[in-house]
Amino acid sequence: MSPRLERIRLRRVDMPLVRPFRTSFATQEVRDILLVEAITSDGISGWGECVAMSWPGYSYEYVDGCIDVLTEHLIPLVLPDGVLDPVEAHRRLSRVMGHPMAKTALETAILDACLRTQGVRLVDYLGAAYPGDLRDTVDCGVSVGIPPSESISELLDEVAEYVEAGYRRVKCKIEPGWDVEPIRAVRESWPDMLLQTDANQAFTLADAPVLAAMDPFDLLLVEQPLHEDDLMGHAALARKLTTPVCLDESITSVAVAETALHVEATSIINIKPGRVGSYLTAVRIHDLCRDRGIPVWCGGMLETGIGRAANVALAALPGFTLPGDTSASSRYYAVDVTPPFVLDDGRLHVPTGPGIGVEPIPEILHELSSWSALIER
Ligand code: OSB
Ligand code: MG
Repeated sequence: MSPRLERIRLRRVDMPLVRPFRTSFATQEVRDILLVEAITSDGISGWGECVAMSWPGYSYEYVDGCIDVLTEHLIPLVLPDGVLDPVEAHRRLSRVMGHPMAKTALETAILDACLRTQGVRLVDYLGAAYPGDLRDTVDCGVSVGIPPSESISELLDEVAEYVEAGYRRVKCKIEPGWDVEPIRAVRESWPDMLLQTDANQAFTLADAPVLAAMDPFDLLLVEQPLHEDDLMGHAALARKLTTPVCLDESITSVAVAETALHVEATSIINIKPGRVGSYLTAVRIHDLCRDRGIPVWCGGMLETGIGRAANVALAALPGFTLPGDTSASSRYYAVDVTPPFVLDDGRLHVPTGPGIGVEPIPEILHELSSWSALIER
């Protein structure tokens, strides 16, 4: 008899960041992360990481809400029937509206358990349409927060650390008042480095002159300058800038990606599986963009090694032509829940084991856990 889904364990872990991460919407010092473990009738565990934060500042999802929707609505759609098939799980989870981060965590845990059962790597499953075109290593960038001191010299020190570590691209967070001068200083210090900015929706169209003042810095892109709903505003802004506009928060589905491309609100897309509700949807957005010659890159949400492993597998697909926010474990955490991902010549290796290819270290997982619940069939 083929194995089925038998139990789900939800586990919350408190992960102290190596340095505070300040964006236009929050300063995070500890990452409060929900992990989903899908356990099969053969005793195999699959893992999924929920990228929601404890507070709804990046999107409306937050960890307490994810635990509620998983427990009350999502898990009951798959666990009673023991669904271990990712496509069937995806179809069932789509009966719930929204909640993409909660859905991705559960679906990925089921997918990982299924692939481990079959001995198939996640990268080979996601990249099945591109055999022979999948990378073994992915180019890594790093996302640099606004220094809490708002000191440009502190920013330069942090960037210098990452440049020395070998990162292939640097992204600096910006917001009104932390924009032209810090970015000018970074560009003057590293004239040839791949450099981009991320505003996390903090500007308005009226700020176009400030954003245009960064055009001479030869940036790869500016990420999500305006509100996530404002596709027409991004299209209008894109016409005023030479720097390409890249959407993050706005891109919540294949349909929105198509609309955003059609109205020219974006010319590059940041793909985050948690934001679009599934690794399967992430692949469809990649395929759409590849067909149209639109570059994509893999975003990050300060993941542990669990989420990072899956992101690195996704970023191995051929349309991911720009370095992603897939940094080494040490950029985020002194102690990761898995063996650490280590930068090798500015790249991370795609895991070679079945499924996501990594597992949490039980002692570390227990030490960092703040809460867990086991849900039986
Ligand atoms: O907008 O890309 C973002 C982290 C949390 C929430 C949103 C974002 C980010 C980052 C960090 O920029 C990317 C990373 O994981 O390194
Ligand atoms: Mg972003």
